Amino acid sequence: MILIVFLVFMNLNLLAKSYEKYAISRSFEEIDPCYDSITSQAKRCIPNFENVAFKKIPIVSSTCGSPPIKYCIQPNNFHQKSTIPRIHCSICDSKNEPFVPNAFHLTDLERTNQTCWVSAPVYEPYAISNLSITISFGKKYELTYISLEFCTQLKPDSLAIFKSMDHGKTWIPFQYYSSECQKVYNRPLRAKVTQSNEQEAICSDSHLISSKYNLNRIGFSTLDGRPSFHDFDKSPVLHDWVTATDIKIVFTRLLSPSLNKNLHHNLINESQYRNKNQRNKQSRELYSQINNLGYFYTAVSEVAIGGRCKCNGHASRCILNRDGKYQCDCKHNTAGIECERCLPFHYDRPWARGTTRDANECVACNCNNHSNQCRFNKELYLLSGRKSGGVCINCKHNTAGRFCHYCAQGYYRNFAYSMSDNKACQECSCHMIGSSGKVCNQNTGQCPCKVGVAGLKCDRCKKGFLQTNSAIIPCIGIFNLKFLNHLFFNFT
Ligand SMILES: [Ca+2]
Repeated sequence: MILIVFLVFMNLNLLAKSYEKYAISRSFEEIDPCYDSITSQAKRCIPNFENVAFKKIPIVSSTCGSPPIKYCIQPNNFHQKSTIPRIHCSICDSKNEPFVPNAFHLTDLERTNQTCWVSAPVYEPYAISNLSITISFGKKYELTYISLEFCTQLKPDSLAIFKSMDHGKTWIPFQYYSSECQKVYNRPLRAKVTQSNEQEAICSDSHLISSKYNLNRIGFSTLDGRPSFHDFDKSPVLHDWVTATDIKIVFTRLLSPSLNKNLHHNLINESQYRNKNQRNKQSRELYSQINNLGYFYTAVSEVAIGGRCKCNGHASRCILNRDGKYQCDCKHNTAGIECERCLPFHYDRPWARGTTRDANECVACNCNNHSNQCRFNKELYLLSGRKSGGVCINCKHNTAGRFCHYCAQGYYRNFAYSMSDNKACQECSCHMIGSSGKVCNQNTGQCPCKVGVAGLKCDRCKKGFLQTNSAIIPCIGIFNLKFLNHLFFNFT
């Protein structure tokens, strides 16, 4: 009976302890998803998916209002099936500021009404224009999609999306849309992406094909059609491809010279739309109204950019730093704005992006507490079977070696202390006269003694030897002394 009670008590105790461990792990997990809640092992972590453009302040090439112009928009309310979209016309006047359709409307929160940015008028809509929208994120993000919601069904004929990876210093083409890819952008239409050109922008005319769901929308998926997409974790090329600090959308040409054909193309593709005829009529009416004004413009209600703060798998969130700029809240012993390097002294493994297979945590060098500096050596790392490549620098406390794991010349190992102790290595202190050198055996501390000299430090004469006043022969054998005395006796 007593034994049963004891066993039950022990079990409860173990249960309580394991729960306590679980509770501690649990709270840790809640704070930091970069570590496993049970084992506390590092695991890949990524910030939440978000609309990166949301509430960012876009820079636009122009906004209507000076001089005042009339503009008409045709909201896309396909989700209200019974409602036929109506055309709304207004005056854009910069003097009437609260009602100017400015750039803030590109990234605002639309609750009920669509809010639009309307460009300044373009009097030659068939010519190359410089209308553009630029959105800066302030740091690197990994983007999944970019979508544009227009305020009319007349989407620009040709537009280019560029990305920057260096805060706007240089720009790289991300995607082109045009009814005439070759002519406008010197790119083939819908070129196939292969593994050798995964970082190349392609040109598509898909934006001209309307359907029930994209009447007013253009959507670009950054990884769509890229062959390495299914093994994204292992593709540094695609990691680069989706990375951007800024996005610039250039409306290169508002209308195609063969507009009527395209407009027709737009309309016949709406065949599945219930009120096809009415919608066609609306579109014609809008085109007619815009055309009668004598100028064109582009009107966009939303730029949405889906992506994640780029932290290379080593942070679950981005935070404001002391300079008021966003940076990753780096874990796994990593550092940098994007956790793109290892913390100092954590160079035992090369830095690598955290993946679902391996968190690739940076590991501290092992210097036995004798150094806080080390460097990575690739050859040693490969020789170790990719386990350890750290080499300690500036070993202190009289230690030496790759891991500061043995005693420096002139010092020997004192086994009374562990190797990581400050006193692990003691000075040889070889006797100046008795020893033939200053370097002792690193393990035993035995100094190199001259003939007839003994002791760890070579500080006494061996048995059968007597001390002399000579620095060269500090100890002389008694036999030799008798022999010398004999010689001396015979000659004097
Ligand atoms: Ca808006």
